[in-house]
Parts: sequence; C-alpha cells; structure tokens
Amino acid sequence: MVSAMAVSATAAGDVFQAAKYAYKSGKLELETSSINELEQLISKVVAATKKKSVSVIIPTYNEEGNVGRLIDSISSAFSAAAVKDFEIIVVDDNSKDSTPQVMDRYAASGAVASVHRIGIRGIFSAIMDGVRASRSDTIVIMDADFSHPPSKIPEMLGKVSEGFDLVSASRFVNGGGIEAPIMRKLATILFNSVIRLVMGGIVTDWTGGFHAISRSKLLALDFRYPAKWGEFDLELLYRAKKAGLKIAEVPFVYNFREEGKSKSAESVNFLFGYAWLYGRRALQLRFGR
Ligand SMILES: Nc1nc2c(ncn2[C@@H]2O[C@H](COP(=O)(O)OP(=O)(O)O)[C@@H](O)[C@H]2O)c(=O)[nH]1
Ligand SMILES: [Mg+2]
Repeated sequence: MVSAMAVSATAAGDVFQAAKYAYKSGKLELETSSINELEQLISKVVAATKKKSVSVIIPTYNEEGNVGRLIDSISSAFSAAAVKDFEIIVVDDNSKDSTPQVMDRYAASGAVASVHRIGIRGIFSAIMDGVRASRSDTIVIMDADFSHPPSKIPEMLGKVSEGFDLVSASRFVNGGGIEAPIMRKLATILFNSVIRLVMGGIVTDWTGGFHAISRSKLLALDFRYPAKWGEFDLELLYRAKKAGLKIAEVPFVYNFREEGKSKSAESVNFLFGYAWLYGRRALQLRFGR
C-alpha cells in the first residue's frame, strides 16, 4: 500500500498549488494551508520513518521513456556494490506523459518515493523538495535522462565515506568526457572554460549536475539567487566552497539524452540563452552579494 500525504491548494501564492508525497510504509493523509506548515509536516514524516543509507533525487518532466529504466539501473548499481536500504525519490512536476503513473507504480513496489508537484515547474526547487523529503544523511542528485551514469554512484559514495562533504562528477578530469551533438559539446566546453576564468578553480566542471552531498550541509547552504534550470549548479558549488565543505571530483562521461526531449533546450534559446543564464549567474556570484 502506498501511503499518501495529500496537500490541497495552499494560501502561499500562485506558484504552488499542491504536493502529494507517497512513501511505501506508514499511512498519512495530511492537509496544509501554507508552505511552512507543509515543510514541518514533511520533516515529521521524515523523522518518523526508518533511516535510509542514501537518497537519490531525480527531478522529472516528461521522462516516461527513461524513468523506469533509470530506477532499475540505479537499483542494479546499488545491488552490485552491496548498497542496501537506499531510496530513490522522483520529483515530478505534473508531466503530461505517463511519468507520474510509472513512478507511482515503482513507489508501490520498491525503494522509490514519489513526489508530485502541481502548479510549479523548476529543476532546482524540485531537487530541494526531494531533499527535504529524503530520509538519509547522503544525497545523490542526478538527471532522469541517463546523462549521468548510475554505475558511477558507488564510487561517489566511496568518496563520501572517505570524508568528503560534496563529491561532484566532472567531465573535465582525467577519465571524463562528453558524448553529445557537436554544438552542444562545444558549448559545454566553452561555457565551462569561461566560467572557470570567472569563478576560479574550485572545481573543473561547473555545469555537470551530478553530485553526492551531505544532506545537512546541503540544507544549510545559503542559496541567494533564484534558479530554474541547471544554473543552480554554479551556486551550489560556489556556496559549498564558501561554507568550507570538503569537495572532491570524480570523472564521468556525459551522455546526451537517449529518450525524450531536453527541457532546457526547449525553454532556453540555445547558446545565447545558456550563455546569458550561466554567465550572468557566474558574475553575480563572483562579484555580487
Ligand atoms: N521536476 C522537474 N524536473 C524537470 C523540469 N524540467 C526538466 N526537468 C528534469 O531535469 C533534468 C534535466 O533536464 P533536461 O531536460 O535533461 O535538461 P538538459 O540536460 O539541460 O538538456 C531531467 O531529469 C528533466 O526531466 C521541471 O520543470 N520540473
Ligand atoms: Mg539532460
């Protein structure tokens, strides 16, 4: 039986209408009228349920061709590495395809928690809502489209066990790489070179989006800029360094999505849009507040 915490329309403004959380164990039906109350309720649920060893957070929008296969692939990577008691939290923003049904099916039968957000879109806020709903000390953040290979996760967790607070997967260290259409590959290399110039050498990959991080340290970071797409990565890495987190990088080979469409490429004008989004954020972080 899937338990559900259903939250009806809130008074907190028009950006957020409802969220429904489904965990496998326990049974709760809760309603709230504010975001604050919602957060308190979630933390009660999180505190009352059994701890997990690691929580993988996956934001999704129209990923029916990927989400089920990805959950299977992550589960296999964990079982090959003898990682037990993991959870995979899928945070979906009311996809128009069958993603919500697929994730609910997995939530009913396995180590998957499904979070449905209605009336709001955005990768960063989806990830952070997933983090709040997570029940372990270590978080893995990754995309749903197989850009980030699940087989890398055990190596990243190994570094966390060695004492690193943030382990970031990089395409620009020895062993890393990019498999993508040539324009996208060139753009990624160019953006990262420019961003490295502005931000300095904290990490080699500023836009990889594939991380393992301490849950409490992530929640304590002082994010100051609103982010919707991948540009939150810049602030995550920058604030982590400022806060004194121990950071390590491991190599990974990025694969451009096999199935479905890139949401950022649809919403953001390619090249100039990205350059504006990332370039402005890099300058804001480096020279702003
Ligand atoms: N929850 C949520 N996830 C999203 C949204 N937009 C994109 N995603 C997910 O965020 C990840 C990265 O998006 P993607 O379209 O691959 O962007 P790209 O890698 O920059 O081309 C994927 O897992 C998407 O399904 C959104 O509005 N809400
Ligand atoms: Mg992608």
